[in-house]
Amino acid sequence: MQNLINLVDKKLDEYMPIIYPEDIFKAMKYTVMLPGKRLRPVMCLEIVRILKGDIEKALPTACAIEMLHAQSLIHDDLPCMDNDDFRRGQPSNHKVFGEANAVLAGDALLTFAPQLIIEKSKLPPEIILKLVYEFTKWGGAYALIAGQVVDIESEGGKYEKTPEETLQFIHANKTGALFRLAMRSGAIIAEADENVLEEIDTFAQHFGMAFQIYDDIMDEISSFEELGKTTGKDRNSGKLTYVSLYGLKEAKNKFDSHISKCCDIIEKYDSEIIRNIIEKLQNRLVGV
Ligand code: GRG
Repeated sequence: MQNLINLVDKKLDEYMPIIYPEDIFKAMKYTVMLPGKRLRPVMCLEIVRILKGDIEKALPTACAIEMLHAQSLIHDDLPCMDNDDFRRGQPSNHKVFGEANAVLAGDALLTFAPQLIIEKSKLPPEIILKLVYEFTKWGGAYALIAGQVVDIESEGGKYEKTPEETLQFIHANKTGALFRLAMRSGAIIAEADENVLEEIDTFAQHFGMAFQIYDDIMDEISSFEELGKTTGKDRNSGKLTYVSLYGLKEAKNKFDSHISKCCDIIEKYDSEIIRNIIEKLQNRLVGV
């Protein structure tokens, strides 16, 4: 896993030279280069590897997905959204570069990322077209942004659907969408057949749900030092989460159930990296 992370870090650095006007490139690079877990690019590259694709050709897409993720973090931290002063253990983007540059850095990452896929991927044009389609679909209005909108609305206790349906919608879109993008892109780069793509997509949906439930539980039980961001915020803001809706125990049961569906799928493929990621999450929740 560390090899893949190093590869992604090296490429992210290389793809974003700091040129005139430096402020925007520094702001873009700041959040991207902070030490995130790099789960989405690693998942993308690992799917390419297990499906016998070319990892080198997948690097622009893996990095583009991390840029999209960083954009969502920068904008989510803004005072008009989740208003968080810390991210990845450091002051949030707007705390360092100001709100205008943080908004622009997010915008710039969002548009630079597909440019990168088109410019740098040494892949057939029809594969690049599919990758850019997936990128805009999962990062856009009908997925990631829809999840964020309902998340914000739900903080005011405003739901059009039941709390259970609302929460499912938020998690599937806000968190699940980027894991689906990452893993589907890996399968597309490896030119997997439709059945394999669907199976990987099902894995990604369960993983996304499990990961967001994990994040909800960690907000409740963990510390700033461990997470690198303010904890206990969900409870204090009365946010709709798996923990607030179902309680810790039931949230953990739901996490287990999604993880077990992930394990059923991934055991067919030989991926020590994905097994390790799952085990890390499971081990951290022992005793909950
Ligand atoms: C602003 C369009 C827009 C969307 C924002 C993704 C998102 C929606 C907000 C980010 C905040 C958040 C809690 C998202 C849920 C997904 C999640 C748990 C993100 C954190 O992912 P990690 O733990 O972060 O993989 P690192 O820093 O390790 O990459």
